[in-house]
Amino acid sequence: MKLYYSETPNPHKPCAVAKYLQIPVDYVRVDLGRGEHKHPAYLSINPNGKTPALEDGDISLWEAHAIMVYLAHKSGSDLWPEDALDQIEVMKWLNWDTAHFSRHAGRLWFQNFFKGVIGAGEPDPAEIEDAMGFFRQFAGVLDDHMKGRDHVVGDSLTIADFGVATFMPRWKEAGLPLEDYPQISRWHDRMATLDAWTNPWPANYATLG
Ligand SMILES: N[C@@H](CCC(=O)N[C@@H](CS)C(=O)NCC(=O)O)C(=O)O
Repeated sequence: MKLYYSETPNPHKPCAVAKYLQIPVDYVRVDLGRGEHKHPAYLSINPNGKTPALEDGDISLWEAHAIMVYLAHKSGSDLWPEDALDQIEVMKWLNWDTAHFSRHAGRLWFQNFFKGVIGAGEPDPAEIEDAMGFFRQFAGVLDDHMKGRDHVVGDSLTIADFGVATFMPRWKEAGLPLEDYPQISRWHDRMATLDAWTNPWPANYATLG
């Protein structure tokens, strides 16, 4: 099984799940800085030209959340719960995350951090103000939900935690006001105790180039 990744937020999720579940994976590093994600060989694996992607025999997958489901399902882990209603709840939070929470956290991370890394100019104050308004709206929803809970869905860790937490390790560089959301902070501190979450990147990998 090959997992194509770059050291960026979306591949963080399946890399952490693969490490957490100790799945024997052949990692392939895609160098975004060198534009390897736009090379024809990689576009034949993920036509979107984005990381992550996964190949397992005849199966070829893209989208970080789908890859997490695949990894957890294939290894029989309850990170992807057995119960259909729990699965629906996991999907609810992962879709919510893509559409709202990590979407606006990611906009802030891009403006406040990543633009500087890739030399894309100064942060745009109007974009930051707009993204911050939405981030606060949806962080409020998550903070309320996490009252009295240790996990996003049910009583144990699921891929919903790995998905919704994507920008939490990056909160300082993204300028996310986590101090205003004590339940999210508590949950994030707990996620940070997982070595697979804090150190998701493989020591051994092949390269595309
Ligand atoms: N919805 C996709 C998003 C993938 C994505 O945006 N990946 C970023 C890295 S975090 C990427 O490859 N960016 C390169 C580009 O867009 O040129 C997923 O969840 O897998």
